[in-house]
Amino acid sequence: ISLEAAMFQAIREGEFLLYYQPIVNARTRIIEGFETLMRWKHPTLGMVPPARFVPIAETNGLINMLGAWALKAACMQIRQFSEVAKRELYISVNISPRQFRSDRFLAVLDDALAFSGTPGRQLVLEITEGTLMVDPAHAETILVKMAEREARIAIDDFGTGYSSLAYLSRFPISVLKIDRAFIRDLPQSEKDAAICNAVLGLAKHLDLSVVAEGVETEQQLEWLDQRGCQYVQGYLTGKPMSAHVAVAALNENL
Ligand code: G
Ligand code: G
Ligand code: MN
Ligand code: NA
Repeated sequence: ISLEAAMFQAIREGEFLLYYQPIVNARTRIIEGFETLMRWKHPTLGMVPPARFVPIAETNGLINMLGAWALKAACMQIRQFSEVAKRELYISVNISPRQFRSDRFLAVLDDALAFSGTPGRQLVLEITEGTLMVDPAHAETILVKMAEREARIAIDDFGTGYSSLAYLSRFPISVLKIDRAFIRDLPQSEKDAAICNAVLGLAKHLDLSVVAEGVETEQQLEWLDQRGCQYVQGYLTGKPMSAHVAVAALNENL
């Protein structure tokens, strides 16, 4: 049985689940939100990472079904997390290129918000530069409609794609996520330090928030905080975890 056939069955069997990685304030380390990361709990293969199955789902179109499920589950989960924290947290959901281009995308988004009762302002959609650049005119239409719903847009893996900086001022974008490749060798790497400083400067002048991804050491966190990076996400402040563990983390984070 191919991985593709197994995925159809897995959707029916409910083998896909979401993990949640904290996004924290770099200064206070208070949890502001979570990124959802999909997992496949296969009965014999164990946990299958998204790097194995997302590209297949993107090719065969199953990503639309999986993505719709993930968006709804994430919007429902953020209510519980916010109740535990006693404040409004946000949920950040990865949207693949094919999902973003789907005719049904806005309907799927509205359904997730309406079904969960979660306001759009608690939702962040992560897209890559590539997703924007395939069809910038279409992208602009979708982004404007998301802004109407107060859902924010984050550019994921920022700095690694092919894109024009012009889209940052033309489109309603709220967040830049610095790819972990630029964080890994901080603070020693002068080149990566220069890139991070440039992104932070750009974000400041364009009034965008920045999340540094892949922060693993205290030195990286301190370096970023001192240069005005407000938010971090990485193994130092929390690995991807089940909803159950995330609730425990929130209880300890108050
Ligand atoms: O958790 P992990 O490091 O294995 O995730 C690897 C990548 O898989 C992420 O960077 C992300 O691009 C992708 N991914 C994880 N969850 C989802 C999801 O729910 N939807 C989409 N489209 N991609 C996801
Ligand atoms: O592509 P995207 O940025 O959406 O996915 C984030 C990926 O980065 C996830 O697969 C997650 O498991 C991984 N990740 C999160 N924090 C760290 C970290 O501190 N170090 C490393 N190496 N990977 C991380
Ligand atoms: Mn992401
Ligand atoms: Na990323």
